[in-house]
Amino acid sequence: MANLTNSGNYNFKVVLLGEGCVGKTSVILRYVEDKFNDKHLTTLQASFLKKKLNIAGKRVNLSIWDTAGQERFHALGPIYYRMSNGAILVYDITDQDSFQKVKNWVKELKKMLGSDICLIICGNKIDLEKQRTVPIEVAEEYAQSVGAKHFSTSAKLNRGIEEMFLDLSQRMMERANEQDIQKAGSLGRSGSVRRNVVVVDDEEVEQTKSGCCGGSTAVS
Ligand code: G3D
Ligand code: MG
Repeated sequence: MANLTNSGNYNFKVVLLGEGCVGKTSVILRYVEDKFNDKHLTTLQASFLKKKLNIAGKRVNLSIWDTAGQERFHALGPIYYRMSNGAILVYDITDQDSFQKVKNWVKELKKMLGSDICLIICGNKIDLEKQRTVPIEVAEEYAQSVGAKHFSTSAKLNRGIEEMFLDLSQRMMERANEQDIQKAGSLGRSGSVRRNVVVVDDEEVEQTKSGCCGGSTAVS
């Protein structure tokens, strides 16, 4: 996926993966809408939500992909995560099984995408610290062993989520810059340096979004 546009902005696809009920949808909704347990929003079948960031004067457009719950039926295939720049693998700190699932996802992503993708391992529900069954040291050590970063979050209390997405965005920018330099280097030898450009018309995307989720007609 081309990430760096001709205007110097970045477009990244981020997917959330993990067992059902670990809090993936809640983490996204907290980050994008600053809401928790909003039944209206959680039942939306939106495939992704958009978030715009400004990092070091550059605009970063994230499309953050949520599942429609297929993971509960073990039916989440590569079509969901292909072309991703980043993946957040979520487990519930009170649920060992969900941590094992994260390990399976890491294996699958590495097999299918190599090391092209920036990985984050996210221990969610830290407001339930007393019920923790996944020791933090174990999770951090595992993350380090697979080249991922570990974050502890609570979608409920809004802890750690901004920091996690910011860190991921910065790493994706660094990676996109490296890839751009490599590409320019290899093309430069033949005398024609051309950046792989994606032109995104924000207005058009916004309109499409409000059109398909269109329940919010203004009432006078
Ligand atoms: P999923 O998208 O991974 O399937 P959801 O998970 O976001 O649907 O969340 C599953 C349940 O966990 C929800 O509870 C949600 O409120 C709860 N949850 C999500 N994040 C947190 C958190 O940080 N702390 C706590 N305590 N609970 C959380 P319900 O009761 O609606 O099933
Ligand atoms: Mg969900």
